[in-house]
Amino acid sequence: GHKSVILWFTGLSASGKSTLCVEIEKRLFTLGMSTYVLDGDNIRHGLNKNLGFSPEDRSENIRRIGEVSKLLVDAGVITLTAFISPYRNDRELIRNLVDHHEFIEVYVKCSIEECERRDPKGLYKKARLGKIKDFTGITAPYEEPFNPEIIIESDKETIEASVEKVIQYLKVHQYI
Ligand code: GGZ
Repeated sequence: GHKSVILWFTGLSASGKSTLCVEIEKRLFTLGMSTYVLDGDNIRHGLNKNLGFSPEDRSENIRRIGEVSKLLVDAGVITLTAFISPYRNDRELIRNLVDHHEFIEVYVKCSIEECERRDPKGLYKKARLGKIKDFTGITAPYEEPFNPEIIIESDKETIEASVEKVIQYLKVHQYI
């Protein structure tokens, strides 16, 4: 058996949150765990398709994702969320929504220079050209976590090493 928990990934666009969540989910699946990944594809295109990127909409986006994550944790699922979640206060609200051992904040730390170099969807380029307003890291803020349970330096370590770091954390703290 395992303890259900929210693995809350936070970091800039193109820092590697979704990739990491999917790879960690694969590992947990091979260990027989019940898991689910929440990301832009299944949330911003569905439940939250009425929300944009103003500060108010981002906070509401994160609030709803927190509530959905809480339901999944109650259903016994290891829940991985991949959202920028730029505001410290919004993340702390989720932390306080569940039991203290049910929230693990994973900071996917990556320099803005590296994110902009990767630019897989060309969004940084558009933001620099003024075609996207309020773009995180360029014209909108990102508030780093003060005390995340796990820090992944995605511009310094391999994906395999990052996956291992999270799996080890879950084992050491007896989630799995
Ligand atoms: C940041 C934006 C924006 C703006 C569209 N700012 O790399 P992506 O494309 O796939 O991930 C980004 C995603 C961010 O959505 P989140 O729900 O994670 O954001 S938040 O937690 O702040 O609510 C990016 C794309 O949407 N995107 N416009 N202005 N990212």
